[in-house]
Amino acid sequence: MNAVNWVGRCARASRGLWLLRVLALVAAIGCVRSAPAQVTISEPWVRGTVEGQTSTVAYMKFKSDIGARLVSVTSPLAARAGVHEMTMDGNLMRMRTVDALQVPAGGTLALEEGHQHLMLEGLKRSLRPGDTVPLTLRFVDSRGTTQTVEVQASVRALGASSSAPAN
Ligand SMILES: [Cu+2]
Repeated sequence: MNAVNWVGRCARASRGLWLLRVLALVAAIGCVRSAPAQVTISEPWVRGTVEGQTSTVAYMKFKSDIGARLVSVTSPLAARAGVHEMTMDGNLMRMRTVDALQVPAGGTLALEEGHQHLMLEGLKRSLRPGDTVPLTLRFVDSRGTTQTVEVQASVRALGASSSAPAN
């Protein structure tokens, strides 16, 4: 009787230990998943160019749980890339360089025509619909952690707009 009880207790204890291990594993996976608060990028696209055109614009949407600043953009297809903002100067629409773009915590920032865009200058070749443009974006999040996000932006026709469906 005593021996049976002991075996029973032992089995219960090891079942408890097993459950603890599973819980620890679930917690560890949860930590790994939530620790790097990645900026996510959606709907990246680049406006196509005509022969001889050396610059174009890129649009996309950014999302960050904790907030982040876009500090640099590079592409192997462009000599230079950066953030531009459209401003009105009298009746003239002008472009101005923005040093760092802020993605709000828990919010979405959409680069849209007439507001902000990524400017790609010194293009190494013309871009046609169906091409993809690799872009590397570096962010510094609100904890001071630097993260790099790579996207493949699809090229849309020269006359495409943000509201039109992707081609
Ligand atoms: Cu521009």
